[in-house]
Amino acid sequence: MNDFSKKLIIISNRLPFVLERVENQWKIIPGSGGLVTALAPVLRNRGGLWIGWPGTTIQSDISKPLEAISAQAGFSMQPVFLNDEEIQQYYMGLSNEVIWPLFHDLQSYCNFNPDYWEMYKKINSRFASAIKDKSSGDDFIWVHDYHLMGVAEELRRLGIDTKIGYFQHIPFPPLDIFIKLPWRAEILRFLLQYDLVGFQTVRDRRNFIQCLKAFVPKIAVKGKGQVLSVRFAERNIRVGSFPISIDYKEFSQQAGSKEVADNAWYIHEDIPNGKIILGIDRLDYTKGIIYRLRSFRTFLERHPELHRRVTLVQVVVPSRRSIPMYNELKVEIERLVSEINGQFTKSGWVPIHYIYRTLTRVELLAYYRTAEIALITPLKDGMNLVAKEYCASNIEQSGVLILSEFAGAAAQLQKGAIMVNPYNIEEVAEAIHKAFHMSLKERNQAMRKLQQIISKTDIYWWVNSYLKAAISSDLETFPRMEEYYTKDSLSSLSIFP
Ligand code: GDG
Repeated sequence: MNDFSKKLIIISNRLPFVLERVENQWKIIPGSGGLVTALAPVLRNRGGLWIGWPGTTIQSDISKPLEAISAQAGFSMQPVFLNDEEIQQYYMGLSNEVIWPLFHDLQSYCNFNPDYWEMYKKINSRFASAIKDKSSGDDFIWVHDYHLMGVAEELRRLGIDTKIGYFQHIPFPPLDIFIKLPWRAEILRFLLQYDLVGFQTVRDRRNFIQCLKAFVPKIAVKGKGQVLSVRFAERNIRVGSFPISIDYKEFSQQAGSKEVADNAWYIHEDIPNGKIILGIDRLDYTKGIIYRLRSFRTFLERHPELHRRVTLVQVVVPSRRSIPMYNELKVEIERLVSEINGQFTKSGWVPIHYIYRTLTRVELLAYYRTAEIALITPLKDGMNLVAKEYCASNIEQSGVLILSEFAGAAAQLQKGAIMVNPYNIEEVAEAIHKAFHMSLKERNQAMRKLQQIISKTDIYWWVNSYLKAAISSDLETFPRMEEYYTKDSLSSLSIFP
């Protein structure tokens, strides 16, 4: 018999949507980050609960819009409210001006403001209280990402001794970089209060273990393989690597739909000159957009014979605009795009098509399906789901993936992708040239390999391997509630616009 009393509780900084107050009405904007893409299909229709900030600092009754979103998404949602100052210091500050740059090896971008740290701890306690109120002993509490590293310690203080898992979506830095963090010992102590600490790659896990050995006295690490065991202060903590993924089937099926095919056809009709190279990123300095544009310029300088035969479509999705550095990045991207277009445009051909907005799901899939080359060159990335989504949606199996060595996805996809160092402008320019000239047979072979790897290790594989390591059980422990699983709700389940 199904046990519906057991819940999977996901906790992340944000709920999988943003609420905005427009003319006295709540406007619901679906979330579009990697975490949402990965977790929404897993939680759906299992009686699960997602706890997070609803994206608004207006604190009023939002139960009506929440009910509507929950019914559509197939899981319940519990808001944790934050005011402007809290968002400024905990989210923009400690999370995104300290941990985010430092953990992506960009220490010179950090602002180590002590007020941020105090606010971070305060908000982590608030999340812990919300979890305590909503959970029972049988639930599995699964905390996501660097905004909430301190939640387990607070839960332990509140007397919760059930299993608590943590998964870090961003990289964990090497010791030489982590050591700069003023609150390094506290962060390690926080993470040791979880029962399972998951990272994207073996490299991240190795970095974490190295930091533990350097800062935590009397720590013992045992084991081999995907999950290691750490003994500390009478507790056993498991530490593993779990490369996150996507709902492969859903992407490939939707990419094969008529709506997407029609959209893809229009994209190519509008860009008739040869091959499309695609870049899709949130506005972020870690995604390597500036280096990518410079590489494309070098490619155009070196290969005038390919002018008019390639077009770069660069989509930048607005993100974290209230942090000044992000705004400066946008200005720099736009300056460089217009400089390159100014230099190379010829009648009937503009080398870079620049899009600054969130694409609809259909548009996104149409670009994935139709682009001959995906140029994914982050300077550092936890995983990079765009790389996996591109391959899953490439149903003609003729696309080429150019991928940064520093994306977490590189560990799994290096055999089928053209690998590049994103800082090496000449190497990336030559990779574009190579991708352009690959034969159909070579492209088919490489793409098939990539698709095999991604479909085998899809999002369900990921969640099951995490849950097995955390609670010796899998997603079936939280069975689907078929009564809610109607055809109508299925067709409207997409949480994307
Ligand atoms: C963090 C880590 C890790 C993008 N543009 C549009 C859109 N997207 C969706 C993509 C994809 C997601 O956003 C981006 O995921 P990434 O993995 O590339 O990057 P982050 O947001 O930085 O995610 C990352 C991830 O967490 C998961 O662990 O891989 O390393 O940084 O799913 O499809 N979706 C729509 N329109 C867009 O224009 N609808």
